[in-house]
Amino acid sequence: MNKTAPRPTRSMDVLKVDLTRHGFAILEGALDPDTTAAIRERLLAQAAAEKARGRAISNSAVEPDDDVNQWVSFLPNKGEFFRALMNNPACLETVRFILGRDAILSEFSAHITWPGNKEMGLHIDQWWLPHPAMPGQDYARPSDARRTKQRTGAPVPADHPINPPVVCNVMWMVSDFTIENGATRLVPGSHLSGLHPDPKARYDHVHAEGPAGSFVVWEGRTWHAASLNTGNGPRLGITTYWCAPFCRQLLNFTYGLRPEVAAALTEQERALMGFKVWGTYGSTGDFDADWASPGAQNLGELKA
Ligand SMILES: O=C(O)CCC(=O)C(=O)O
Repeated sequence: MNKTAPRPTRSMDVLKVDLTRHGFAILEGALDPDTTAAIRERLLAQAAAEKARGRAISNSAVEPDDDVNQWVSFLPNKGEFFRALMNNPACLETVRFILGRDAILSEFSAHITWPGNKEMGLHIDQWWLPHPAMPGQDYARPSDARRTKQRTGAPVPADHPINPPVVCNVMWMVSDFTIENGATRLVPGSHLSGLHPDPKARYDHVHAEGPAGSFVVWEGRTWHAASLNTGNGPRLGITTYWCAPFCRQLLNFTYGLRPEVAAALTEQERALMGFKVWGTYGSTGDFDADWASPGAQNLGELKA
């Protein structure tokens, strides 16, 4: 047991210190019990319905061979209760502390670890970001990045410049997170190594244990993974995963939102989902416009 590793806190100041020092932190009581219960009920109903229709999905990129765990993806399409999570003030303050004011939502999905699952390997989330290189040194071609074949080593602070975090993950505990049910495991301090974990090695890790209604947040460089569920009930986690506005989002919200959901979004939600132009990026043709506009509203071929 790592005695200095973050414990659940209700203080945003402690949360920020934990994040800076360890690369992750746990905020207790981020959601009130009624909202947590409503989200849990909706999530379990959706998960059961997706299973019943043969539409349950797993994620073989992070959990090869595991067809026990279930991902309920693209949650904004699956119930309005979920949107409370992306608007949560403590979540937004935390995300902006890590990534700055204009961070956007990258993914919004649930990861249900069911009893009898397989172990997810430790990884970092910004695996596609090339390592810094000295002037004149050859550099990794960014679009050739793959999850495997990464530079590995010990989770200790580097003695050379490393990348900053450009993503972070706020995972909501919709059920209690316990060691038995597969609470996320994390390697404290690994965010400062500039390296990836070796899939064949074992590292000292801690489990993000906390009561339902908490969130665990880790930044893009922190080694982490879901764990074995050796209990007899599901662990319900919802990931609101965020990125700098120059990154490609994991979920394509601007294209994939159901029309009735997109029409009901608030201005804040539209901005967080990437409908807002950032330094001309994400524009739909008018470089001075603040917002992207759908195809039907954009200029087409004009006759003279
Ligand atoms: O479900 C978890 O505890 C972790 C999920 C994870 O590692 C990921 O989505 O990258």
